[in-house]
Amino acid sequence: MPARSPASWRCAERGAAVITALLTVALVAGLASALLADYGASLESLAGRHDQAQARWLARGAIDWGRNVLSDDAARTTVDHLGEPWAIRVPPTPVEDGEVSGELRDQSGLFNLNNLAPGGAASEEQQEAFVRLCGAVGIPGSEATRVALTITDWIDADGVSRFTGGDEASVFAAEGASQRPPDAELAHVDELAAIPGVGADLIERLRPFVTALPAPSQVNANTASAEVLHAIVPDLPLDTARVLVAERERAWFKDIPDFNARLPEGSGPAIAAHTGVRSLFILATGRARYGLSVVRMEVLLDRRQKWPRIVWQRIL
Ligand SMILES: [Ca+2]
Ligand SMILES: [Ca+2]
Repeated sequence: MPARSPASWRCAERGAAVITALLTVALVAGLASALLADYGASLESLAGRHDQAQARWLARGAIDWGRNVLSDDAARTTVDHLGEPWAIRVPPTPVEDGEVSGELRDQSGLFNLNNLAPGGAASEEQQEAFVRLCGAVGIPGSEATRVALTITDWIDADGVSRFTGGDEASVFAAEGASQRPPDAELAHVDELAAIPGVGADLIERLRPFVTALPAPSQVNANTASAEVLHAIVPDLPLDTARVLVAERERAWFKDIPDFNARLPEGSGPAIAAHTGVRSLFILATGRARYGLSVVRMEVLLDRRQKWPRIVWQRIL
């Protein structure tokens, strides 16, 4: 296949994206009418419960649509970026007596809090990256270091406090913890609220930039914000990271050597173990309304195998 210029590549991607969006509408509508027919024949007697069940099915349909799009993307591409069809939000689409919408949000562009202790063993490189991320959102270095060590103690496999050298559980209990440290990865960013010394204000400041993934993960240089790039790439100033993010709109990073080649002198290189160009974890959101019932469903998808696996799901 002849090499394409980034511009024509992007143009083709946009075309594909529009087609996908159109297909989506057809797919979701088709799925919805099939489901409605099923439920119409059932003995559901309470209208409210019927609506709720229908809305839930529609939301689940949107999630499964997302898994299809991601599976198709993985079969065609080895790089993930925000110009691809999966990154398009499907706007509210009318179906009989309701509407459905959905979106896929990359989690590989975020800082994975569980990387502070990958496989249960603390990582100093990731602690330093976390402190840089905190700096980018206005959290002072001393507080950032304390929080990095606190989260590490909470999730790392051992029971020894990084602050006192004594028993972690006693330290956390003395600070008001209502549970023992799990010594295991966080399942969701919301779990930070259970850790003493990690305040609500800090959580809200970090929330747009962090995630909690079930495995050690690389940050996708094609989808990370400037703040996250600044955090994970050594000596990359925040302003320079912003320029890189603007430039990648014109030409996505093919691989990490390409990314490194476009860093200014004095920055980087990216640490290969922490940085990549793939998005292996995606948060899928399906929203549906049917009658008076509204359902919002969130599902974390793991793309490390061909068909995206559901890590967890929750109804909001
Ligand atoms: Ca891709
Ligand atoms: Ca621990």
